Amino acid sequence: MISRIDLRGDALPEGPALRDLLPRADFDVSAALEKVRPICEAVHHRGDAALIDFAEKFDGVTLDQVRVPAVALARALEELDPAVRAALEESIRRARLVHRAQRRETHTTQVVPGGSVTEKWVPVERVGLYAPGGRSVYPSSVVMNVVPAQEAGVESIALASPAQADFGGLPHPTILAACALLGVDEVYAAGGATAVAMFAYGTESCPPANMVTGPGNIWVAAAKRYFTGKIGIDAEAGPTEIAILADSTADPVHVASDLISQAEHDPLAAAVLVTDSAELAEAVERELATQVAASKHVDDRIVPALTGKQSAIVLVDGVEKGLRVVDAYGAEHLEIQTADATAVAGRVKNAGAIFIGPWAPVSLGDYAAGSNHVLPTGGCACHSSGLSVQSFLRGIHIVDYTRDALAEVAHHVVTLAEAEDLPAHGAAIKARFDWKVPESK
Ligand code: HSO
Ligand code: ZN
Repeated sequence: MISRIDLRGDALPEGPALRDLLPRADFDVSAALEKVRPICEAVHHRGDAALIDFAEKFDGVTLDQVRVPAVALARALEELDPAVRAALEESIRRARLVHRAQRRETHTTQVVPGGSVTEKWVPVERVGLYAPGGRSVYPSSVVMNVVPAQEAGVESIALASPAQADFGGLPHPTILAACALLGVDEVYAAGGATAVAMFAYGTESCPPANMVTGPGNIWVAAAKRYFTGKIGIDAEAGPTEIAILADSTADPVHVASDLISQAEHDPLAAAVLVTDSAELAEAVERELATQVAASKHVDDRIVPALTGKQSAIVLVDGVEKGLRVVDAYGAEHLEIQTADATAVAGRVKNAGAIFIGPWAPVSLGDYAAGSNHVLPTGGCACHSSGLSVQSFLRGIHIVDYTRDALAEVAHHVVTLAEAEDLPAHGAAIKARFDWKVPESK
């Protein structure tokens, strides 16, 4: 069912040429951009009324108000299955441990006597988080977005999730319960691009946010792109991806189950096995057939994901070449299932998150490793990282120089200003020293 790409024998090409040989889903955000534009404009001009119209049109729900009342949040928490509550609490506890350690201290560098630069880390003031509805109701993603924002010290955190016809026009109850557990009390019933537009522009009931984060479908990604430059975004998340670098020591049962675990998300999800063992490849193919037959979500997600052009088993000559392949691919999630997996993992350059050995499957990271599961997709791991406390912080440089410290460097500033034909820059220095450049020491 899953295709094979055989890169054995010949030398591997370099850089982008190698990347071109590897599978990847089409995720054309620019085409979706034109479709979200009128939605965003409508929310801009008509505010809540547009949100209510779109809930009717896209979610089949007639809303009285977009803000979820406090009683609905409290009720969702009361009615939450105790086992789910305990699991979410543990997930939150572990995520807090890891994200708290990401906090950054204000740091002052004494550049010269009397001249210092302080870098002060300031949280974004207000953040809008998006949690999808429909096929992907993921309270775990609420945890993964809210915890880093809270640990960064973001004061105002709002969350939006689509109105659900089955739940009286409220967002899904487990999303509401997760918000209540995390202490997020500002929640809106708004979905997709409309939710992003609500946060970007603000409406009568929702004040505008400085930043929008959270997973979503192509419409959410397109809306994020539409607002790039106006508000901050985390990333234009695409369909989820798992790559596994494995050798003959890997257990095909684990490899197959991990590939299926991410294929379960979406028909466009990618599952890529990179191996130097033809025996493992065959064993994994057999395992996939057996395990897929026993899975849920088979026809709508798992089979299209595994058989799609974005998924493959890639055969290579040795783990060394395998490392080059996974680096060229830059997976959202990368598992290393080889002999000496820790050493191999230490050499990976491009991945959203790396999972070492047989006891750290991606599912662990999705829910309860403590790591974040909002990670760069589509090869963006080559330049970006997953969601973290840092995503919600701004480092502000505070420059503090005395007269003597400025005098000491004044001639260099004036020289560079002249070199750039910006004499007024130099004049701003000279004005402070009776229009003369102080003598260099
Ligand atoms: N694997 C997804 C996150 C997720 N999995 C949510 C389960 N629920 C993207 O990292
Ligand atoms: Zn997952």
